[in-house]
Amino acid sequence: MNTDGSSDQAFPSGECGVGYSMCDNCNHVPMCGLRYTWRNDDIHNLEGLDSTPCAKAYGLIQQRTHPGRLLRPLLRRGEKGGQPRFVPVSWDDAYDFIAEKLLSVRSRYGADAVFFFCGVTKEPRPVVQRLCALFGSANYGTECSTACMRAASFASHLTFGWGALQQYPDEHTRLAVLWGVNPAVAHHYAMPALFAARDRGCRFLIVDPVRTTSVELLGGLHLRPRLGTAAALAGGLARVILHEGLYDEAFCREWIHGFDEWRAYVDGFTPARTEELTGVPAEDVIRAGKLLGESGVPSFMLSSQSTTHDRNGINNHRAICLLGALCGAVPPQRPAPALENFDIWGNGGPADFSMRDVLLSCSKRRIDAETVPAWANWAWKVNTSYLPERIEEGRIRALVSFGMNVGIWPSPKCYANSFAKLDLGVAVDYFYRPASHANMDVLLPAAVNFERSVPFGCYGSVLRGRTALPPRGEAREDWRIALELGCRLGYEEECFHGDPEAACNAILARWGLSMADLRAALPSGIDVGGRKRGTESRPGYATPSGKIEAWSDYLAGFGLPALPEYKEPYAVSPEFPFQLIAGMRRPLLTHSRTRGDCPWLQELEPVPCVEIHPDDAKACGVHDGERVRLRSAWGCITLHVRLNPALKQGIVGVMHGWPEANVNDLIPREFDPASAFPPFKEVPVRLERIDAADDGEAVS
Ligand SMILES: Nc1nc2c(c(=O)[nH]1)N[C@H]1C(S)=C(S)[C@@H](COP(=O)(O)OP(=O)(O)OC[C@H]3O[C@@H](n4cnc5c(=O)[nH]c(N)nc54)[C@H](O)[C@@H]3O)O[C@H]1N2
Ligand SMILES: Nc1nc2c(c(=O)[nH]1)N[C@H]1C(S)=C(S)[C@@H](COP(=O)(O)OP(=O)(O)OC[C@H]3O[C@@H](n4cnc5c(=O)[nH]c(N)nc54)[C@H](O)[C@@H]3O)O[C@H]1N2
Ligand SMILES: [Mo]
Repeated sequence: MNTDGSSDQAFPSGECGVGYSMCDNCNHVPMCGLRYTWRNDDIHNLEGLDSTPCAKAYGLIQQRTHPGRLLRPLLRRGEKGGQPRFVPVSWDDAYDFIAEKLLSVRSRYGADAVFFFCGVTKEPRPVVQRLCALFGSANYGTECSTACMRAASFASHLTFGWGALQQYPDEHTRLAVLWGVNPAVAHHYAMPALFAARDRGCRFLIVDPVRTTSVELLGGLHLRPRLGTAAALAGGLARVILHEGLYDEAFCREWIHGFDEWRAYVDGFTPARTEELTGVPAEDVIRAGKLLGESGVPSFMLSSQSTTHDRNGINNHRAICLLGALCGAVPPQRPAPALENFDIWGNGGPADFSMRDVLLSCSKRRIDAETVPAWANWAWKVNTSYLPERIEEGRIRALVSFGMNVGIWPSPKCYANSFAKLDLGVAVDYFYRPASHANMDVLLPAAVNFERSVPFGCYGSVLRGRTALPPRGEAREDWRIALELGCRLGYEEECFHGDPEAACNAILARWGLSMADLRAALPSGIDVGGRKRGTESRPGYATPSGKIEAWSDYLAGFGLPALPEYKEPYAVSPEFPFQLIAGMRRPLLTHSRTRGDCPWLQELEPVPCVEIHPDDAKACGVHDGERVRLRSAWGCITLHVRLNPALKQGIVGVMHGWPEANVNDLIPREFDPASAFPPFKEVPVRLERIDAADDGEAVS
C-alpha cells in the first residue's frame, strides 16, 4: 500500500486466489475465521476455518461491493443543522483538517474536551484507546459501556469481584439455568454444549417471557416473568430455597457479606407476592426454587444485557447473581483469564498497548465521573448516556468516532442533534448514515473486514493471521486511520509511523511472533499457550469485603441501595397496555448492520415488525402484516404486525436497528442510577391502527 492510500496490489484481470479473514457481522467474539476465493476483485466462495459460516458472513460479500459505500474522505461544507453537504477531499487534507481542529480544541479547552468512541467495531479498540491516551483525553467509550455487556459485568463484579456467571453445564451439571438469554438465536456457538448437556439428562430452567427457540430446543421448566422484575423473582426463588433449607448455611455465613440482611429482605417475597409482582404463578416459583435447591450445583448462563436494560438493571442482575451464589454456583476461587491480559476483540486489547493505566489514572476527569460515579470508579470505559448534555454545555467539543450509530441509544435524535454543537465531529464508517452523520464535519471511509490486514484473530490462546484484498476506492483500515491520525498529532514513534503491521508486531513481540509468522502459518493459527481458565485457584473474592457481596458498601457509598432491592418497572396502563422488548434479536439481523448493507439478508427480513401474541393482536383489532403505529409516552414509530404465539400476552417485541423505524425513539433517557444503562426492556406501549385517511401522518 502506498502512503497516499492507493493500492499497488490491484489484481490483474483473470487473476484469482485464496484469502483469509474473519467475519465481523455479529458481535460474537472470537469471530468466525473465513477462507475465501477471489477472482477479479470479487469474492466467490466462503468457507469457515472452524465452522460453517452463517448467512451473515455471506452478507459481507455484498457489503464490500455495495455501491453506497463511502470510498473517499468527505468534508462538510456549510452550516450544521441544515441540509448536509459533503465534498470529497484527499486523505492528507482530511487529516490536516482534523489535526488542526483537535489541537486547537486541546489548547483552548483541554484534551478531555475530545471524546473518542468505538461502536460495534471491536477490532480497532486497542488502537483507538491508545490514540485517546496519547492525546491525553480521559474520555474513551464504546457501545459496551452504554448498552451491552458491561452492566452485567458490573453487577457480577459487585457481587463476586469478577464476571462469573456465564457458565456452561459440564458433565456433573444436573440443572442449567438460562436467565434472559436466548443462545439459539444470539449465541449459536453455545448450543452444542447445551445439546450435549440435554442429551446427558441435564435439566433446564429458562427464565424468559418469550417461549424462545432455546426453550423449544432445550425444554425444561420455563418461567415467564414480566419485564424488569428479576430482583423480585430471584428474591422469591431464594426465599423458597432458604425456607426449605436447601442451601449450605455454613458457606453462606462464611462467604456472603450481608447474608442476614439479604435473607431478611427476600423474606418479603412470598410465592404469592412474587406472583403478584412478576406474573410467574406461585406454584411455579415454588417448583423452580425447589429444583434449584435440589439439583446440586446448577450452572448459570445470564444475559449480557437484557436483564440490565431497565432502570433497576444493576440490582436486578445482582439479585440473579446472588441466587446463583446461594445455589453454590460460584466456587470460592478467582478464575484465571483464558489468555492473560489479552482480549483484543471484546474488551480492548492488551492493557499495555491500549495504555489502560493512563486512562485509569484520569478517571476522575471523565464526563461520567459526576453523573454515574459508581460506574466511573469501576469501569475504564466512559458511559455515554449523558453525552448530549456534556456537548450542549460545551464540555465536550470534539468527537472522534469509529463505527458509531446513535440509533443504539435511547431517544437517539437527542444525541444526533447535539453533534451540531461540536467544533469537530469525525466519523469513520463504511457508509454515510444520515441519522448519525448528518452533523459530522469529516467522514472517513473504513476498509471492510476482507480488506484489513490487521489485527490478527485471537481464539483463546490461538492467534491467527489474515490476508487482505486491496480496499475499494480510497478506504483505509481503521487501525491505519487511528495511527496516521496519531502521527499527525505528533505521536510518530508511539503510532509506529502509521504502520498497522508494525503496531501489531509490537503486540506479538511478547510471544516472539510477528504478523508475517501468523500469515505463514495460515490457515492454521499459532497456539501461544495462555493459561487456561480455572487452573489457578486463589481463595476469596475480589470485592471490597473479600466475600460475595449481598450487601454492597461500595454502592451504599454512592447513596445507592446496598442490597439488590426490587423496584417496579414503568407501570402499564389502559393507555399503554403492553410492555416492550425493544431489541428482540432476530436470527439474521445484527443491530443496524444487516439491512440495506447486505441485500441478500434484507430479502429474508425486509420490513421492521412488531411481534405480538395473536390473542393480543385480536384484542387490538390488528392482523398479521398490517402496518401499525407503536407508541410510547416518548415517541412513535410505524412498522408491520408479525403474529408470534411465542410472545407472552401483554408483551410485544421489536428488533432494534431499523433506520426507518428505530424502536429507540420510544425509549426515554431515564437511566439506572448505578450504571446509567437505559430502559430498553420495560417501556409501556400501545398499538394504533393506521386508517387509510391518516396514513400520511404516520410517524416513522
Ligand atoms: N433498543 C435497544 N437498543 C440496543 C440494544 C437492544 O437490545 N435494544 N442492544 C444494545 C447492544 S447490546 C449493542 S452491542 C448495541 C449495538 O451497537 P453497535 O454494534 O455499535 O451498532 P450498529 O447498529 O451495528 O452500528 C455500527 C456502526 O458501525 C459501522 N461499522 C461496522 N463495522 C465497522 C468497522 O469495522 N469499522 C468502522 N469504522 N465502522 C464499522 C456500521 O456501518 C454502523 O454504522 O446496540 C445497543 N442498543
Ligand atoms: N442474531 C443476533 N444475534 C446477536 C445480536 C444480534 O443483534 N442479532 N447481538 C449480539 C449482542 S451485541 C448481544 S449483547 C447479545 C445479546 O444476547 P442475549 O443476552 O441472549 O440477549 P437477547 O437475545 O436480547 O435477550 C435474551 C432474552 O432475554 C429476554 N428478555 C428480555 N427482557 C427480559 C427480562 O426483563 N427478563 C427476562 N428474564 N428475560 C428478558 C428476551 O425475550 C430474549 O429472549 O446477542 C448477540 N447476538
Ligand atoms: Mo451487545
